[in-house]
Amino acid sequence: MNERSKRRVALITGITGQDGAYLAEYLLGLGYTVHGIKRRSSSFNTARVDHLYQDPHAGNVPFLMHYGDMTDSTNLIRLMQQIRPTEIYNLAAQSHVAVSFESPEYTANADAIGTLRLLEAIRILGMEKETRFYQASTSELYGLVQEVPQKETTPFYPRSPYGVAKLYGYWITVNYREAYGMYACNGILFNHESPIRGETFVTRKITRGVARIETGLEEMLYLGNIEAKRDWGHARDYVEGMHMILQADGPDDFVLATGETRSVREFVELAFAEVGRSVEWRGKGVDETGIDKKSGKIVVRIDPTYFRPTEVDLLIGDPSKAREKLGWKPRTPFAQLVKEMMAGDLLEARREVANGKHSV
Ligand code: NDP
Ligand code: GDR
Repeated sequence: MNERSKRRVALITGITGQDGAYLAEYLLGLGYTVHGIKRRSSSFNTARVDHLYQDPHAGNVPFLMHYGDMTDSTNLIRLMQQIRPTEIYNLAAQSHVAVSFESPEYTANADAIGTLRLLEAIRILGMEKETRFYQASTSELYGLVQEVPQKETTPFYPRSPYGVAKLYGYWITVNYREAYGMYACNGILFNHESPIRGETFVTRKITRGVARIETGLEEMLYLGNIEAKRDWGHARDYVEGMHMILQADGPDDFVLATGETRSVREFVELAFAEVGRSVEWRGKGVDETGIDKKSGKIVVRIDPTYFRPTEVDLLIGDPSKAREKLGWKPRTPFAQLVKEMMAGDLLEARREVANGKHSV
């Protein structure tokens, strides 16, 4: 048994995010010791992983969190030296596409140079042969449509500071693999969602908004470009793919996607259908509104502030390579994803009403 197969120690950057939480739970279930890097925040930011926490005073606990930041190489090197992970999952990022137009320099620092900092830490510590590296690459690399469905060989044309920063992350991962023989891989993941998706991404914004309208907490959902089409899967399925990518015989890059695409508009319709309402669309462009047929009230309006300076119109991925070489396939149908997200947000909204936190 070689050194790698004896120790199963994962380091996850971005542990407090959606994917970090699902991946940590999955790896703990496989018997890994999981270390996560969290940022210092003035308020608690670990809600997604609190259920995994065990008091370290008990000794020998399998899940540990450390303070750190992708913009601080000294911290990353020190943590890597202490932990000596056998697998690194680099999930930390300023991950919001629209925000990257507002904070482009920070996005480049955290998402592009942050990736370089981690790869350099591996090299500085001489861990090239002991540590496998997963980079959270994205379908945003494809950007302006060159080919559909998009696959590993499709040319990249990013359309946001986020996409461009992730392009650097993609290529520096490939370069360190080729230059230093590292086991370094890109998972090119298409959108994946869940009940713990960040509240400002469109799917969660919709399910949360519909639940709040249904429970009387709010009256209106404001959205941007509802014509955009995405290939939406479930985060739970995608973190298994991340792990599979690092268990393959050799390092490589893989698309993880469902192979189906739907518009934001369709997502809205399905979310309202979950609470027994149907939406009728009236008007055009920024004047378009969604009317709840049951109450006759306008429940969706278009707000141009949510439009992006450059948009990615259509994403649909071809996951054949991952299916053939890794045996990965997504398990959650789109309708089930929406159902799960709606159930989570309805529960939350009803709790809020019951606790009387808001007047109805
Ligand atoms: P989230 O936005 O939910 O989580 C991002 C994580 O990164 C959070 O833990 C956040 O911390 C952390 N983070 C942000 N900036 C820094 C920093 N400077 N230093 C340390 N940590 C930082 O993203 P997801 O979980 O959805 O995505 C995970 C990764 O996968 C990201 O890199 C994303 O770009 C990429 N990706 C996501 C896809 C998706 O559809 N979800 C698809 C393709 C790629 P905090 O909680 O404190 O904000
Ligand atoms: P995306 O996800 O940009 O694909 O990036 P997001 O959910 O933010 O947008 C998807 C599409 O919906 C349109 N849209 C809106 N988006 C938001 N956030 N809010 C709105 O009100 C709204 N109205 C319409 C957007 O214009 C867009 O076309 C996500 C992130 O997780 C990235 O980190 C990841 O790399 C990619 O998915 C794959």
